[in-house]
Amino acid sequence: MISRTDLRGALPKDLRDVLPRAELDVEAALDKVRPICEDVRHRGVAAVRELTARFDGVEIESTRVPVEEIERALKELDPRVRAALEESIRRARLVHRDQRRTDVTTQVVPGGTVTERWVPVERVGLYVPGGRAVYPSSVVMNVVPAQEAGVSSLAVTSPAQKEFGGLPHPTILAACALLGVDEVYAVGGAQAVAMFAYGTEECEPVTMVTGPGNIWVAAAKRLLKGVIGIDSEAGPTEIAILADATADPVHVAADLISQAEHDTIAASVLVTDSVELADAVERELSGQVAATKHSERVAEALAGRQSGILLVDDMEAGLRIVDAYAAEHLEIQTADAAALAARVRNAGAIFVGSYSPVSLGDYLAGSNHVLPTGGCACHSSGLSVQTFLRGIHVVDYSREALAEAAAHVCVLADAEDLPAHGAAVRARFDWEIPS
Ligand code: HSO
Ligand code: ZN
Repeated sequence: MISRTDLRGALPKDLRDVLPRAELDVEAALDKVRPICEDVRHRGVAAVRELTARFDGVEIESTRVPVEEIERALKELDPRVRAALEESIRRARLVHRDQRRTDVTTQVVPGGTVTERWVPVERVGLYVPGGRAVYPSSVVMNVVPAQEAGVSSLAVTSPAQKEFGGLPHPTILAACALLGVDEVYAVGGAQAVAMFAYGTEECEPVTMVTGPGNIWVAAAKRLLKGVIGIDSEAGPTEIAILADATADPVHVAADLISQAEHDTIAASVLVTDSVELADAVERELSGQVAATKHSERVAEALAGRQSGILLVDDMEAGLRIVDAYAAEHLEIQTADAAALAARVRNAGAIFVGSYSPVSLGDYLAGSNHVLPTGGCACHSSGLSVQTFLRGIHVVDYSREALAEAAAHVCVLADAEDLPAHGAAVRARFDWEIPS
């Protein structure tokens, strides 16, 4: 079911050639999404309602979810789910609160300072998928960092569901209630991103849209980037496990399956130097896949060309592979896992040792589960407090400090043939500074 690639011996020069990875063609969706966004821009809420009827098969009267419905969803929430979500929120707050930036002032010269001041984005719209993927945990992972960053205005949108009378899924609404979010819209797809970007009669425009979504949502975010800020594009979920002979094949197989459960195009990759472990994991997979609830989906994901077992000579080669792959989630299940983990350069999040499975990070570790996919971990980070902050440089120089810098400014301005730049400084000193 899962493919095996033997990379023992010399590794190829360009490791990307041997890494399993599928392409998600967001570009192709752009043309379909463009007229939808234009429609919402020009006709506002009427367009949003019509598009919801067309794509979600639901007639909604108002796009805004009444606050009583949000409160009701919380009252009707299973108390066990409520307790788990509350603990998830508590831990996420602990971690994200600690990661808030402090303003830094540098005394560059006497009388001359530059301060980096961190200012939250003013208004954020969070997209929460509906349909098969109802993830209240993702509401937590988006809302908590925004709130801890100090974002004062937060709106959530999630597709209208026919079976819930045109409201978003009740667990999503309940999660919003637990987080203190009372501005919620029953809108999904590209039209939701356009609603946030341009605003409608019922929804004030936002400055930034975050949250995962299907290909239409991703395309709309790509299209409207610039009008709004966006987080990184979320592709299908990925787990890579770097494991040696000390790893427990039962754990490894269970973790590979856990992320394959998300999607038939989810990626599960095992990198190991142990043929015995690879064999044992394959045996475990056949047993565990047959027994898991979403067996068919998991089997398809594991058999896909984005998944596989890669055999390497040793952990050094393994490290090179996982660095080149830049997994959304990377587990290290080896002897001395912490030391190996410290050497990893590219990953969305790293899970160290036998007792830090990705599922823990998905719900309760306190870390964020919105992470870069598709190799974007080479250049991007997951969602964090930082996502919702802007660092503004505040420059404050005295007359004396400017005087001291003036000649250099004038020389550089002349060197770039921008003499008016130099003149702006010289004007303050009766044009005394020679150019
Ligand atoms: N593993 C997913 C997040 C998630 N898992 C939500 C369960 N619910 C992407 O990091
Ligand atoms: Zn997950």
